[in-house]
Amino acid sequence: MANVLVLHGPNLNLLGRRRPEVYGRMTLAEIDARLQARAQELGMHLRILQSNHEGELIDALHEAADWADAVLINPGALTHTSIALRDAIEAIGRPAVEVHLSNIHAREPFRHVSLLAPVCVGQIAGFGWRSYLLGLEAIAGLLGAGS
Ligand code: CA2
Repeated sequence: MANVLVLHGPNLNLLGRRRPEVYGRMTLAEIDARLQARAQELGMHLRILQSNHEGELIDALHEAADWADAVLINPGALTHTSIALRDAIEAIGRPAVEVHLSNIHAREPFRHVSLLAPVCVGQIAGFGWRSYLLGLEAIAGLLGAGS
């Protein structure tokens, strides 16, 4: 069975309660439930963590080197600022897929750059909560799960 670490970065715990016009109305718990349901269909095992702390996300990535086959990550605003998160993804040597609810390329210029994208297999942005499911499908394809 494929093991996948799902990471949600800062402020994503606020989903569904603030800025629904940008991020949608679904809560993070609802997104996680959809991910778990799809993972079960694909025969994948997910461990999911949301943190507002960069170091906690980095620790989770380091630990994932011991058990995870791939990483699905929405780094939140750390996308645009965190060389440390980028280095951690690169260091663990596991395929990572970056996802965003909003289309970061159609927003403010400071959101157009992802420091993580160069160390990820690919990026999915702009499909709301479905970006996560598309990201999971991409990982299933990479790992040959569910086929
Ligand atoms: O579109 C995405 O998924 C983002 O990763 C979301 C981040 C943002 O900083 C990135 O540029 C794009 C923000 C996380 C959620 O922040 C909220 C802020 C207010 C209300 C609800 C969520």
